[in-house]
Amino acid sequence: MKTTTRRRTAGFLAPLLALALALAAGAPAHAEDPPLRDLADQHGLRMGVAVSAHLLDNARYAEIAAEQYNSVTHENELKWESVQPQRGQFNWSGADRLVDFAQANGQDVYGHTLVWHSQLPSWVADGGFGPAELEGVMEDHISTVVGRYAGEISHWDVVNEAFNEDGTFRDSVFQRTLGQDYIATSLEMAHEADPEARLFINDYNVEGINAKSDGLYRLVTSLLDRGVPLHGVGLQSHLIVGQVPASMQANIQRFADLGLEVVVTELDIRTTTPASQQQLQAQAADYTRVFQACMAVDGCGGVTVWGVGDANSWIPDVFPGQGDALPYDHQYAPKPSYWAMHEVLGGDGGPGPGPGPGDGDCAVTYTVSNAWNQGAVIDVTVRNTGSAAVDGWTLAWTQPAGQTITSSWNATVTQTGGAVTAEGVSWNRVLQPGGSATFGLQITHQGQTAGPAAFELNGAACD
Ligand code: 9MR
Repeated sequence: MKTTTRRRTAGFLAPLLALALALAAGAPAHAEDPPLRDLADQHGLRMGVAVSAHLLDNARYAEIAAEQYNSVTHENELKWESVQPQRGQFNWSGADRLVDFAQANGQDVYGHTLVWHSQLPSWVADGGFGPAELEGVMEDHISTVVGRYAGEISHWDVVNEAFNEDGTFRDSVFQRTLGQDYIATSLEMAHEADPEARLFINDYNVEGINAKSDGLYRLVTSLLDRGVPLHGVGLQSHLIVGQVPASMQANIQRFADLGLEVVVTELDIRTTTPASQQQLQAQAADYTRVFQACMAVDGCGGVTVWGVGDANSWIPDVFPGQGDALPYDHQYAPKPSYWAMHEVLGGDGGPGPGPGPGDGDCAVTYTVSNAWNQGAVIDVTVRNTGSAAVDGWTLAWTQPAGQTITSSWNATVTQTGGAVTAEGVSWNRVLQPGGSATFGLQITHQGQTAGPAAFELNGAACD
């Protein structure tokens, strides 16, 4: 076993670092409300978030990660390709950065992941190793990584995504070379490297009772019968709005009944984008369902959400046109799903959305005030034609093909592919009945300056 050491953050420095971070990041987003982590602590629950170490440079991102969550998971920096990209060459920079951040903020670290067919460097996947050499490679990796963070990382997804949808074992270099016993072997290696660490098997589409979770259930039963060191199962929970499995609580219960801890390890609940107000409300109800399923079972250790905000989620890259799956939006403002978690954990559920505008309660003018061969300047006016004030507005539309917004003023504008959102700024965020706000865009185009076909104000269709 290779030993590497880490310089630990001195205990007395941690509160100072946390304070410095909070001061640097500005005032908390909702100082009057207890953050999620305080509410979760009262239940003894993990309230975790997946973090990308390099995004901690964004002060708002770091502020949310530190203030709201009592646990962090590396989104990528602990995976095999990040940690040991070449045989025997270990790279700890990203992984260490997040462990240091967690210690500075009094957070637990959930380790993800050791043995996985994906994000596996080709020197392992295509190394042509025989069984003995592959076991040696695994032993070297697991003992080095787990050993380095012994006492600092409390839980490990030792094996990730070992199953096919029908509950059989997924093909991988590990399965092919060693058979399914690679799973027990990995757990034993991790246990030897850190006997205190809680060791998990993690997978997706195993949230409800189905063929895949049945396969997982059969495996963990046999591992426990054999005395293999296994302490829990991770239900990733990459879900779709409206599709939280009805059997989720029963499924958590059956694993807990084996004496295992169950953790919802990678929660996000995606929808088509941009999400309407109705979809965001339905999503919030789904976040509540997942927490209720966990909180109803004694052995459920808690929930980790898979990312800080919608701007950083993996989903749009893998499922184009879908996303908006996390508790904070593209501008890192808390969404209804944030307040749903807050409420189900015993908080007050926040200010509530209030009655938003209905369809037809808004009118938009889109005027090209100046155009040249490949550019144009546009004035957009959004008018509240309903009878209630709109306190905080987001206008959403699809920019015609070939047009890219290069700058904007008097609104915060975000373009992702064709999807655009414009959010009111401090001085124009309230639209009184009959009132309006005007903001500007500069675009590049390929000869066509025609405007979008339709607009939505806070999810309601405008005239
Ligand atoms: O969120 C991760 C994304 O940044 C990576 O590109 C991707 C590569 O496979 O992995 C994502 O995280 C995955 C996690 O490690 C395992 N379960 C599924 C997650 C989403 O794909």
